[in-house]
Amino acid sequence: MNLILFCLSISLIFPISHCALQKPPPLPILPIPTASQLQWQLSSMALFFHFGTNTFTDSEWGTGQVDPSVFNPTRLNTTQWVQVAKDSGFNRVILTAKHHDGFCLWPSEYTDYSVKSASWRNGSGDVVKELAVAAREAGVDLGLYLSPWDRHEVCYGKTLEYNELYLGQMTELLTRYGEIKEVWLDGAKGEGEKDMEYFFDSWFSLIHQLQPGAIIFSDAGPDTRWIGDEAGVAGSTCWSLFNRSSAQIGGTDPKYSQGGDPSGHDWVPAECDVSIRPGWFWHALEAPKSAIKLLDIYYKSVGRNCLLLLNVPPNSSGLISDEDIQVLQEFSELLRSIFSDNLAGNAILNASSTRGSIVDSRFDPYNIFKEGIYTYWAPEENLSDWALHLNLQESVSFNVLQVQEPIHMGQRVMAFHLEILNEDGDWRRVVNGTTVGYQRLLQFPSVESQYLKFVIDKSRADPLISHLGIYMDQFSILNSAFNRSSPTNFYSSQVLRQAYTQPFNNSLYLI
Ligand code: FUL
Repeated sequence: MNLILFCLSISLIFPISHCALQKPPPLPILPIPTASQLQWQLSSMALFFHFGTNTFTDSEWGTGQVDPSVFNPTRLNTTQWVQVAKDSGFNRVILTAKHHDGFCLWPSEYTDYSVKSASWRNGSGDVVKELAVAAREAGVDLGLYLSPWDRHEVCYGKTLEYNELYLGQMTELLTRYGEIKEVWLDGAKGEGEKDMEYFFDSWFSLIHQLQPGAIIFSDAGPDTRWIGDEAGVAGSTCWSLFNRSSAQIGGTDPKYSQGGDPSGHDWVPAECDVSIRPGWFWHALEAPKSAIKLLDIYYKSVGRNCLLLLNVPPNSSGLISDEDIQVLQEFSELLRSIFSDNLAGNAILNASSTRGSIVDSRFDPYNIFKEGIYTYWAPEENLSDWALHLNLQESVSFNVLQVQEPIHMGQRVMAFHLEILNEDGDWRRVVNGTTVGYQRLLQFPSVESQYLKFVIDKSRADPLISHLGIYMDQFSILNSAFNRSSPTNFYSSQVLRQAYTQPFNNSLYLI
């Protein structure tokens, strides 16, 4: 059939469609992320390395007066740190180049308190350089933490002098070590410490000038914001929208940070920092959290539209400890076994409407099964009923829902729910959610059905969905069953061994 005949026949069937002309994508809804923010968000998880004199003195907030010769990691191996990150699914690492005690892990020209004065390698070592080289070789992104609060420098408190010193150190870090993908500005400061003003606008401008691809973290952005707690937990409603003018570094309302702001004018997604151990620095007597606990944190951070920044502190020999590595391996195995198989992957889909026409597959509902956020289902414009019907082709049990929005088009969904068709032929609501953003994960007691209905109840603009998945997580359920029956804290390895050796029994582990 020639093109004219084809167009004619199609236009008889679908009189409103314009054959040769494609419907363009919908307009993005502002604010939207920058290219660097998008890249940052897509990485989902980063490892944090707290390392310095505190590692050797069993302390968290060093006084800044400790003899720098205590810093002596005799087996330092940053390649091991990076390998541990990569093997456990983390493609980004962030190092405390300077913590509050002021000790610099690189040979700064502006202080006497650095690796230059340490006994380690007779003062000729440079931890930042070693990590930068290891990260580059492994293809892992590097970020650096440069604490504004400095308990060593006597000029701390003298506004001009300290801002100059701080920017001098920042310039060293951002010009000597290749590409830096994130700069972490901690807002902490002890009570009663010297008062001083930080020249944030100059800092932000210089960082972006020296490293245009870097994301700047602080309580108030500009590129990513602190989530407002150190437990790695985001609000169950979590917007990447935010008003930077409503937040203050060192004095932001945690509730505002946890939820973001649906009427915010700035795109400032949140980062959830938490340590695998009770402290941020390594302490001989502390043990890591279990893999199941990390999984719970994952649901509450990555599963709530945030990036998870998990601190795994290198020990005093300069290595990541074996027990931490074991937990990380178990954690990545949990993620792999839960999320590698989308149980809705073979579903027959029907959308309430599709943008453009039936012959235009660019906004087709089946896009929700394609890789990445850039392909998505878009409904017809200006409607208010938005639903995806899924026929799974067989009855399936599941207890996790995953939803993603194409965030390069803005964050839109304000409320959604999932229904299943039960044996009596009635639709039953399984779970309600509010925001989605880059990724939303929702857990609920196991349900079984062949037919699902994903409904968007409220949206800032026509909703767009880039991914929908359902999964069976037998591990979280298993853990809660154990926790109910025994006050003992199971180490994750024990729980995992049980899970691998026992066939899953629905009735036993139902919440
Ligand atoms: C806090 C600091 O005071 C802690 O020592 C740690 O670095 C944590 C990530 O941020 O504000």
